[in-house]
Amino acid sequence: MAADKKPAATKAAERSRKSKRAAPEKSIEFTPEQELAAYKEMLLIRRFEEKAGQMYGMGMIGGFCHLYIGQEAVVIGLQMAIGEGDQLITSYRDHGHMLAAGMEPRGVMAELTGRRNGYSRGKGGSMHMFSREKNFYGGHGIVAAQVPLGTGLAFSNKYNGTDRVSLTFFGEGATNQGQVYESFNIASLWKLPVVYVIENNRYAMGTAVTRAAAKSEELYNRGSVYGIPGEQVDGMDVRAVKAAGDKAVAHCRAGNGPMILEMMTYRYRGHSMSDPAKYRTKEEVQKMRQEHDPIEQVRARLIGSNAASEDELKGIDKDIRAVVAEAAEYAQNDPEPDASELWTDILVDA
Ligand SMILES: Cc1ncc(C[n+]2csc(CCOP(=O)(O)OP(=O)(O)O)c2C)c(N)n1
Repeated sequence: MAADKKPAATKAAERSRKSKRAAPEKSIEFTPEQELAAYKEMLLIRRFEEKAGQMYGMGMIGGFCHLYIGQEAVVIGLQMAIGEGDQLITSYRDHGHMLAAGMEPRGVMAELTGRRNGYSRGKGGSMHMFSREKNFYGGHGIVAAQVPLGTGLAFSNKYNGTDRVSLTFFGEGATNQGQVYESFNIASLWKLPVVYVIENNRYAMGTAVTRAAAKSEELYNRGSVYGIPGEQVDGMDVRAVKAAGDKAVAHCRAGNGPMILEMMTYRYRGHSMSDPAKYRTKEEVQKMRQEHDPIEQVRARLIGSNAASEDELKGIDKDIRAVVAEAAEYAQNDPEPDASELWTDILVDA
């Protein structure tokens, strides 16, 4: 058989070889400044989410609330890889993305508690917040709905001739939705600058990925038939995330079209605030926390290399706790929206 007459299956196998698992070696180093920046940003998310969990328990947050604790390295590593004007869009597990995008903790907390100075004027809640100023496009409650929208952001970047990139985040559960593949097709066909970030935290509500997804061990490969390269990344190591992000963003900016990054991560808390957690053992969670925690990894490196002392890190934690406490205080004192706001912000006047 002539070399250019290979069977389709062979060609597909060759294409899929372009996708790969993360290189096992951890050769990506951060400068002490980068380590410290990553530490602070991840800790802000951790402390914010702990506070949100407490406030939910106190009855101050109504509706749904999905915490990001454990997954902090994904959004922070990628935030370190993007530039001014690049866009973020994600699901309902979104508080970390907002803080990473530079949205104010007090505005996010005020929204969680349904107050008038919240990002959606107290009418969107945990799952529906936006900031065009910070290029954060939500906050979406329908599983995978943000994927075509994030693809649309990439289309607008290309159409308007900017070199901006859309980071479109979704869970591993969402990868089984049809609209993801419609998005993959058009993004590849039109070479749209979108990084599809699969946050694989292993469980979609109470269903393990192995029970729900065919070939679940290689979700990074789900775009291969569309010619989209993909990589699997240690999503608990912020350095590996940043390195993969650098590569994917450069790929998009160079006009090569989309790329998929499958971030292997883990959520410590329940799916949402009510979760019987019968689908995994306490030991499994404990092991992840003890051996792979993204913040502890950075902390150990900072201390181990003498880039920071225990006291300095304690000081940072104290400052971050103060920011979060102030945000909670602000939210509690902010009034609820006026009843007359019930019918506003529903339709945009054209
Ligand atoms: C279209 C749709 N189907 C079902 C749901 C209910 N639901 C909410 S979250 C979720 C699990 C999604 O899991 P995954 O995409 O892995 O994201 P994670 O919650 O782990 O971040 C489901 C089924 C929904 N919101 N939208």
